[in-house]
Amino acid sequence: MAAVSITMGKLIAGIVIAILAASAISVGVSMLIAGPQGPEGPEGPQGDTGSQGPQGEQGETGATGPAGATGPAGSAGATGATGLQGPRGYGVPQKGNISVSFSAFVPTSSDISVTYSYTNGLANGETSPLYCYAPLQLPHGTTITNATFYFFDYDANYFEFYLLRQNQTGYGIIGQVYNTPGADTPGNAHISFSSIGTNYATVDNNNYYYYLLIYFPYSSIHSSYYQFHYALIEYQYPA
Ligand SMILES: [Ca+2]
Repeated sequence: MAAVSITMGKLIAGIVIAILAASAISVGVSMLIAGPQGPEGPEGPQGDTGSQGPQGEQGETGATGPAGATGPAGSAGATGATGLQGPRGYGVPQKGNISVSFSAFVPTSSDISVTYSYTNGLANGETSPLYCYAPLQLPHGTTITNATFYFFDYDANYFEFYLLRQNQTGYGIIGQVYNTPGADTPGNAHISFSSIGTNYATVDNNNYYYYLLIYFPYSSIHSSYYQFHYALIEYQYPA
């Protein structure tokens, strides 16, 4: 038995050795098949980019920003159109007038008689017609535009009224008017120039004096049937 055991021991040992040897052989075989590792190859080309992913969700609204700075002032507007001309001021009158009372009239001669009365004005104190005149002082450069005479006529004859200018060499009639000639008896009345002699109407105080002249009729009934009260002279300033 012992021999067998030894033999068995040898056998086992032989198997173990055989196994070890086989292992060594397999290792050797495998080493023979793989061989030594070669150098790493070059990197391959990059692959295609993948498709874009879906859009993300919208973010929350941010806080309100600070107010901006005040802008610069705008430029001045264009000049407006010129306005309409205003009315003439009161300091520059366009027209003027002057009234001449009966008491300013005197007869053309000192030996001619006339009467003056607050109620009857100027009356004829003679037994025939006569002339009376009164000075007329108007602004130099103005133009005489009209004259009106206020009187009382209660008999058949009639007044004649004149406005004249005169100097040492002669006179010029600027305007004249008669109350209706004939047997009229108008009572209180007034009449105005129907026209003005434009050649003389512009007042030239440097070379002329101006006056009113009345042909005064006579009434055989009573001197109060013809009365002269006053005259109104109108004139105009140069434009
Ligand atoms: Ca008359």
